[in-house]
Amino acid sequence: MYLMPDIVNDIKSMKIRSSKTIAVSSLRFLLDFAKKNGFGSRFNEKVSQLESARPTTTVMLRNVLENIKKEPSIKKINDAIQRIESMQDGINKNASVLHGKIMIHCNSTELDKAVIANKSRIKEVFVTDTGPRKQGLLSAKELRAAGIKIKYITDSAAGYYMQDVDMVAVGADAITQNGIVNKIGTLLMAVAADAFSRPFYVIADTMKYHNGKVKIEYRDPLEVTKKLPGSVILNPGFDVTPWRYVTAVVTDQGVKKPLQVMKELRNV
Ligand code: RUB
Repeated sequence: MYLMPDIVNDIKSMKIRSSKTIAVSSLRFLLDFAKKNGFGSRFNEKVSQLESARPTTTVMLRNVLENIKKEPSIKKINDAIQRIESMQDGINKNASVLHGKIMIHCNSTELDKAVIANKSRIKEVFVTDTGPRKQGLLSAKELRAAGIKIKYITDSAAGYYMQDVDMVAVGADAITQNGIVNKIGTLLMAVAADAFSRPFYVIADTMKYHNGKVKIEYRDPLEVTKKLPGSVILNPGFDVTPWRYVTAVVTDQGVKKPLQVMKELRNV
């Protein structure tokens, strides 16, 4: 019997995480699955399990699958993987707006790669810890391994250090009419950047456009603390940063101002 790797559980448990990584890993899995089993009802079942594995960070995957689901083929899945992977080159080129001292949040592959590709212009990166799951550590290690000077700070210190940086840059799970959906804490950083007149850049590919509301994922309260049994503990995984705080979105297709993105979203 063909044993499938438990990719759905790996996404749920965040062993596989981040919007682009989930999209690419899921497509690779579906490619392998379809080669072995074809495109019958079991394929459709896997697709819907993957789509619903996490509500917020699977927007990109759902966008890609929308087209594949209409008439699934090996070629379509292969093309989608290639298209996603090739978008990073455009993002890196357009990310030449990044320079000096930057503050980042969470662990976004598109953002980290863009920072590394532009490291000659970047003096230092302030990396937030990103509680409660500390995804910031992953970015800190990756940037440090690429020879970039980093300063690691708690999320609550972002406002305190805002005057020490030239700009803030974050990734995104979805780009919507209401603003940028990204890891919880992004909104507070954007507000702090605005308060100190620092540019706030979002580094994300155009496959993350979503014309509609995105459901915000609530995670296990025990990730926050185990020491308040019986109390209400809220643990949203993401927040929405309104466009008024966003300087521009650095995409594979150019550096886009909020009004331009909002216009493009109407045609998605
Ligand atoms: C990850 C997160 C990332 C985006 C973008 O959240 O918010 O900033 O997914 O990442 P989680 P990428 O850790 O909860 O999955 O650029 O890799 O698509």
